[in-house]
This record gives sequence, C-alpha cells and structure tokens, in this order.
Amino acid sequence: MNKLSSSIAGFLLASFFIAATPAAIAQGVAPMPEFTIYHLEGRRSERLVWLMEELGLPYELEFTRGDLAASMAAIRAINPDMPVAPTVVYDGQVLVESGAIIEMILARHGGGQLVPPLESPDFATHLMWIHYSEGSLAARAIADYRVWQIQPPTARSPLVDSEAVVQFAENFLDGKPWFGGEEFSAADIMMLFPLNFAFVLNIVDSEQFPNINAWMEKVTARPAYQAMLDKARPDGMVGSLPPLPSHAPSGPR
Ligand SMILES: N[C@@H](CCC(=O)N[C@@H](CS)C(=O)NCC(=O)O)C(=O)O
Repeated sequence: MNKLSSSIAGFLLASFFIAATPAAIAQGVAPMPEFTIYHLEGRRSERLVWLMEELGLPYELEFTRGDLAASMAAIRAINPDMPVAPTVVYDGQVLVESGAIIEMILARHGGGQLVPPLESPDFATHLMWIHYSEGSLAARAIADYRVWQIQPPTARSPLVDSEAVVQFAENFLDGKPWFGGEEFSAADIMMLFPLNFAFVLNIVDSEQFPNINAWMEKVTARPAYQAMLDKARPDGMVGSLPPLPSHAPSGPR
C-alpha cells in the first residue's frame, strides 16, 4: 500500500470507529450523518457530489433523471421558500449554499483533506476562491448574461464585469497549478461551475484564457469528477441555457 492509500485507509478506519463526539467533530473526523443532496443535472449540486466522491464519504442523491422540472419539484417539496440546487438535508437540517455546505463538511468530516494547511499562504487564497466563485464570479457572469438577453451591450461596463472576474482567475493560474495553490482543494471544486458557465454560454471569449482551459482539462480528468458525471449527469447535459450569440464586448474598460 502506498503512503496515500494507507493514509486514506487509516482515515476511513478512524472515521468508522470514531463516534460523532464533540472532539471528533472539532478534529474533522466525525462519521458522516445521513446526507441527501437534492440535485439538478449540470447545476451547482454537482459540486457536492464531486466533493463526496473526492472524500469517499457516503451520500444519497435525489433527482429525476432527464427531468429538471420533476427534480425541482422534489426540491420545492422540502424547501419551498428557497428552491435551489443544491438543497441538502444534513442530519435533519435543510441547508442551501454550496460553498457553506462544502466548508461545513470539510470542517467536520474532511480530516484535513482538500484544504491547504491553515498556516500556509495557500489557505487564504483557497478560502478567497471558495467565496469568489459565487460572490464575484457567478454573480457577475449571470448578471451579464441576463443583461445581454434584455439588451446586448455595445460597450464594456466601467464596473467589474465578467471578463474582469475571469481574467483575475486566469492571472492567478499563471503562478499556481490549482485554485487551492500547490494542491487541488475544494476551491477548485467551487470554481469550475461559474468558469464553465461563462465559457459555454459565450459570456466571455474562452480562447482568451489558456490557463483556465488547461486547468479545466486537469480537474475534469480527476477520477472523482468522472465518478460524479457517471452518477449525477448520466445522460450528459440536460436543459442547457442558450449561449449568447456573441459575447459581451471585450478589451479595455
Ligand atoms: N449560491 C448558491 C446558488 C444556488 C443556485 O442558484 N442554484 C441554481 C442552479 S445552478 C438554481 O437552483 N436555480 C434555480 C432558480 O434560481 O430558480 C449556491 O452556490 O448553492
């Protein structure tokens, strides 16, 4: 057994025998309670399936194959006030926000996996990208997509726009192999969805971002990502949004 597989085996054994005591929770080695991911194919709920596959932790996946409306009806039934994917039921608690759910699972059950060492500079940027993925990147890409549909822009916005938020990510990958820094981390899991959204829907010109393209090839080749695709997107992409006929204006602001 190599060093990695023996430490994973040790971690799994430890989690099997350790009860969810306050000490085990604080050390991040508590056994996983019942965890159901309410899912829509090709949407942000894939992040949680990918996370659980990376960690080798158990989960239930709830969706109706090939039928987004039926999958959404299941989400509405348990979370009528905020029906979004992912919605999860974790030990009886109904939760939303993929980033918060990921941080919680890593803190209680991750055993230090997928998080850079607390004292390293990578820890700060890892946390930055976890929050940037939704707070700046997805927010601006989705805003630009919606604005474009109402009225295609003729000039770049003076405000930080999709191109600027993607460029910031591109620049970071000039010096680092992962959004986790030296190692793959949960930040990489968080960043894929909005970058993919921006590229596939033609919100930005994907050819302008070679570092991100190279990173996408690496992350999507991971066995845990492929396992996620098999389980959570068995028929490929379902119900894609239409790409913009041309991306928003590019260049200096
Ligand atoms: N910030 C949330 C966003 C959740 C979200 O908006 N999910 C989309 C799918 S990718 C959704 O359910 N949209 C349905 C809607 O907005 O009505 C997260 O990261 O979990």
